[in-house]
Amino acid sequence: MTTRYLIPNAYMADAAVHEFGGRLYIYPSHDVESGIPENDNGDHFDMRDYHAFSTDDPLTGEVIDHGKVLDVQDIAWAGRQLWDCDVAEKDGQYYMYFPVKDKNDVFHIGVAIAQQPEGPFIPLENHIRGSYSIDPAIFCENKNYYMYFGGIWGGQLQRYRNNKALEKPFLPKKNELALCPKVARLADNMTDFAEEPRDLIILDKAGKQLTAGNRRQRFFEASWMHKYNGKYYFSYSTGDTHLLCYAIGDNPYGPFTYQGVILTPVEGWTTHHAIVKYKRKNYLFYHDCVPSGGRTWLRSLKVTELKYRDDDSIITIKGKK
Ligand code: FUB
Repeated sequence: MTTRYLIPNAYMADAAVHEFGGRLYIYPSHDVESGIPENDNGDHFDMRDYHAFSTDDPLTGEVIDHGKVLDVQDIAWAGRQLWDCDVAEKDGQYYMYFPVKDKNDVFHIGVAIAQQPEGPFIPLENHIRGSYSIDPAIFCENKNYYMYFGGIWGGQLQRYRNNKALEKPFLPKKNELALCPKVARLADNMTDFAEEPRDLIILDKAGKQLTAGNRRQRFFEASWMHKYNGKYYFSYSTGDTHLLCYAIGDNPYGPFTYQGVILTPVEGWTTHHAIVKYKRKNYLFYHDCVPSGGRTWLRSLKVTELKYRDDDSIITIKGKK
């Protein structure tokens, strides 16, 4: 199957991809050589800006770099680490949702607005009220916009319970329920939550909620939502077991039932993706660290075709040759 490195001359990761006006727009994290030693907190991912890219054929077409669309220095409330973002369109305006640590080193999710998909995106003065953790992904249906988010370890999800900050972070033990990703509908203004974020429940095939010890299936980070044949596919990374998996539900809030692996481990610690249908084909955008010689903080964006079986299950893709 054809696989392509989309942006061979720069380190880009965590693709968010959408079709706007007939073109595919790609909004990745922009990896840099930070010089910060690798640790479980992800301090080595010290990204400072985003670029936007577009193409009319992800496997063979020209990929245009529209240049820098947002810089951490222009975000009034930001401290460091611009991680995985996403972009949504509403009424001709484009809203970028980005996680960045504030000046106290706490992740929140901010919004920046543009008049066209290629930016530039102008950040709002403050982050979304009540937002926390990382990896926002937006799914739109019937004019409702849902944000999926969260990430454990360096993504700080374990610092919250019922949307309130805990005094001490809490990572469940092996036999306790795994931490859940979050979902919240956005308000009409696109810059607030319309509701308190809810837990997105993932069940195993026996109908039991996943436990923290089930490290090959439980959620870690990198939420994405897409629809196929009327079903809702929530996909995510299992982090320290390095798998991209998916779970299926019958509405945007779930519950979702775990189905299987989309992508086996790639070269590099993180795995992260976007799934998009474009011109009648389905694509998986992801990243690996082959071009940087395995330096896990310098990732390169890839794309390949994603295929389904007749029963709507996803055919697993190999992350390494
Ligand atoms: O790029 C920084 C972080 O690494 C992302 O937010 C995670 O999903 C992982 O890919």
